[in-house]
Amino acid sequence: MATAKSPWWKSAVIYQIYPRSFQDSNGDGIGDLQGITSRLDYLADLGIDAIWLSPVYRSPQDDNGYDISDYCDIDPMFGTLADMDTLIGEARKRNIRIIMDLVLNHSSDEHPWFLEAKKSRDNPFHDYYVWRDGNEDVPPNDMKACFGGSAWTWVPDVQQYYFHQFSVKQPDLNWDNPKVREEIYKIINFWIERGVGGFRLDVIDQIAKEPDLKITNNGPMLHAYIREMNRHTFGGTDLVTVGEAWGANVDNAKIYSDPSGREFSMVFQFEHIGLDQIPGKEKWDLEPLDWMELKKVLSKWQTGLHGCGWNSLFWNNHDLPRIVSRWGDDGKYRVESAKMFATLLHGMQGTPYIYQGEELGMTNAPYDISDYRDIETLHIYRDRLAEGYAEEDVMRSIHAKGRDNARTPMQWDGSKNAGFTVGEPWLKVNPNYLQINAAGECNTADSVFAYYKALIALRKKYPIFAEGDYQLLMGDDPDVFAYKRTWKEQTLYVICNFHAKKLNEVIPEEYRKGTLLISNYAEQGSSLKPYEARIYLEQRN
Ligand code: TEU
Ligand code: CA
Repeated sequence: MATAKSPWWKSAVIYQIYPRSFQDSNGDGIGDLQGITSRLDYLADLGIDAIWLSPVYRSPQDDNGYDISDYCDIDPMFGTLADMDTLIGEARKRNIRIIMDLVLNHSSDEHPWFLEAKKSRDNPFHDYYVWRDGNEDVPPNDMKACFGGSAWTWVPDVQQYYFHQFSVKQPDLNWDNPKVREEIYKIINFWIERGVGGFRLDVIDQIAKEPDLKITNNGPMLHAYIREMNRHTFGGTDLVTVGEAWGANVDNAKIYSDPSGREFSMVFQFEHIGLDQIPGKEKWDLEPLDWMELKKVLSKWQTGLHGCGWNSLFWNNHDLPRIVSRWGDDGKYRVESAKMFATLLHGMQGTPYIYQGEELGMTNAPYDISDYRDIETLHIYRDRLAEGYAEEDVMRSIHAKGRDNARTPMQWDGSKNAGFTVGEPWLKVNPNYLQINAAGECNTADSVFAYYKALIALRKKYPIFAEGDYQLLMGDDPDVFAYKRTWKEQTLYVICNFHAKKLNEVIPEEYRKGTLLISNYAEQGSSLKPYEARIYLEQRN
């Protein structure tokens, strides 16, 4: 419910589209803007308020568009600026806003700025990037790039290294240069004028890096730069802004998402996402999820930001494996577990994000190494084999965590290539599309899709979902994740069994005396069936 005090995005649900995998319109096997426009009715039916569009700017596609060579144009692979205007306009007709994904920490090495910058040290664009002296054999330090190798790459023409936190084709921009910041503000204002509804800011906590001190995220100038950007661009508008921050904690998230509006609407942080890896190691170093930790971490963020910040709620995005495969059951209890995770998340305070296909209960991809396309996966495969890891261990990690799990084409129907393309898809369609697809789910009352639609409708109907406070219930119970939300004369009880076993313990009657708003089972007993989830609303007086 949008009031002066409560901006629209506090009761909104945001749907993320990974454009190359959503809908192809011209048979080249790659999703595009016209494809997205053709599917807007599906999204309107689901009931979402905004689309976060992963990057569609001009790009050599080294990292699927997270390497931008022109921030103010659309890559021909996705369409044209006119197609973008059409998408924005058609979405607006359905009350859907378009959120652009801004990748401002780095550009492509094929961006004209970098092409100039690497020509000579006195080129006016040289200082747009981060350079250090050294000699060809000895990089300035031992920092590593996210997608393999050193974070420093030597350029003979200038006899210097440039810094890149991601791939060698993603040189870091130098935010300490005021001209760079000015250029960035122009880009943001260009998109604001085109009518977008907001921005997702890629790895925003890494812009103020200090490579000499080996600082990547949370650099000393970070919040000063964000505030300056805010003042010169979206500050004071009703745009939604979400900063991606792997280095966020509750304390700095309060700064990012302070209701005064000096920085962002909310922060997208990953503390819960890291709970199934060996602490201090990489995501590939697998460890079973500790459910008690998950309860603790999610609860800490719920209470930590209540009234003084705002949470993004998500299980999935284009970098993460599918939640049903990851922590649920993508076999026998696929539908039940998909709905349970949805309930757990959509009952919380914050803005829920749905990643394309999540609303269908799409699963991880059963691929061979030759099927993968993601730069990160290809690097880790090569690097770990070189380091002596066993191939089957590396493949186990890739199956569990590889980013292409989330990037397989959207499963629209049971026709060839799941209705995604009439051509050859850029990434193989998951063979389970005959069982899992939108056409099969849209008109089926007990589908995962219908369930997501119902959850979204509940958030619209009852302000308590956006406004209520949070209290963990049954905190010591190893199987049940239950919490209550309180607002005015109402209390919501959200009760979930996150395991495949039927539970014996009785759920206190007090929690289930209200009206049942939603459940993934037709009948409710005094205990919980496998992956059972329920939400009750109690109305006092
Ligand atoms: O992701 C940031 C990021 O740190 C991830 O690459 C993460 O490290 C990885 O997926 C998990 O191991 C953002 C984008 O979401 C991602 O797609 C880009 O590749 C990355 O930035 C660089 O722009
Ligand atoms: Ca296409």
